[in-house]
Amino acid sequence: MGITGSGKSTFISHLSEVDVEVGHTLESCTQEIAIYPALVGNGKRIFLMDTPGFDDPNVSDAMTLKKIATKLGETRAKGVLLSGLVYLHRISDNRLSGVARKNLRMFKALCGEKAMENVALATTFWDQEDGKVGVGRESELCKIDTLWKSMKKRDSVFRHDDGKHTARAIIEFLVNKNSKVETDIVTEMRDGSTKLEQTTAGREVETLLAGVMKELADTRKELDVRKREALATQNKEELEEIRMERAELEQKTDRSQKDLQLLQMNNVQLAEQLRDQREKMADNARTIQVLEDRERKREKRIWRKYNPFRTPLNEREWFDRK
Ligand SMILES: Nc1nc2c(ncn2[C@@H]2O[C@H](COP(=O)(O)OP(=O)(O)O)[C@@H](O)[C@H]2O)c(=O)[nH]1
Ligand SMILES: [Mg+2]
Repeated sequence: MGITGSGKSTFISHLSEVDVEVGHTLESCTQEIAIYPALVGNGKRIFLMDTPGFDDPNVSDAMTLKKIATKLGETRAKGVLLSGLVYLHRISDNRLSGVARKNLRMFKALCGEKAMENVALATTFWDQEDGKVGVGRESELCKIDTLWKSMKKRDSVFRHDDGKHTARAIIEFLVNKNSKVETDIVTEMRDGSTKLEQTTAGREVETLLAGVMKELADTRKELDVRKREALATQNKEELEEIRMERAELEQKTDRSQKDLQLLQMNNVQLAEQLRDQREKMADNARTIQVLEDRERKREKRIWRKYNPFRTPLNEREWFDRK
């Protein structure tokens, strides 16, 4: 885990046996969280889960939490426990931004104290920073942030500054613990009736959402006052401006309401929704296939029409032509 652009996908690409999509700005828009197979140590097979950060302008925190909770829940339902969790942070960032703090808070809330035994925190982008400055920043980080501080005490803070080698070392550190963990979000939702909003991570998102809703309500009041004044003075320009701001406000309110609804979901509903999504995707794939076949037949008919002396058309020839 970690903020978008901290190097999560790149980290995985150092170990994965299949291609990983790196640097995709809309990564979190991907419907599902990707899992990549990799080999470590003496041929031990592991699976790496690439999660989105809680900072994508196109995906709400509630949606990101829902995706992570769904995937972790599904994995656990198959009987798979985690060997560990890795949190990445760019050492080149000169301060712990609001977004970085939020991601750290969410990470802590999702994992829970028990899972911390199998957590590794690692800094990336060492090539983008002067070595001394980086070292200073790393020790500062381990002083100002409680999670980094406690992980440092457990010797679980790493520098990911040597591509494949450090990625491997970090993963092997976790795998070699030979213990498995379950995250709090999974434990908390296991009974099937607990809603996302009742989990520690869900409460974090709900608090953020409550802040957004409060701002929206304040803006609504301000707009009402401005509208009364504009109506009194018949200020048409101002009224038009207010109309547009109001439309934007309604959209944001609508999105927040949807986020609140997401937080109402429990494990069973998350799994059902995932199944529905997959069925829909399979349906779409089948429709595309039918349309492609139809288009191919049409092209074939046209080809035959303009090549009347070259029949029968052999399939090989058709494929070569394409
Ligand atoms: N200079 C530098 N670039 C990196 C490093 N790690 C990742 N990148 C680049 O940063 C961008 C975002 O990386 P990505 O792995 O997609 O980040 P994610 O959003 O956390 O998955 C990509 O262009 C990567 O090539 C690093 O350690 N140093
Ligand atoms: Mg990524």
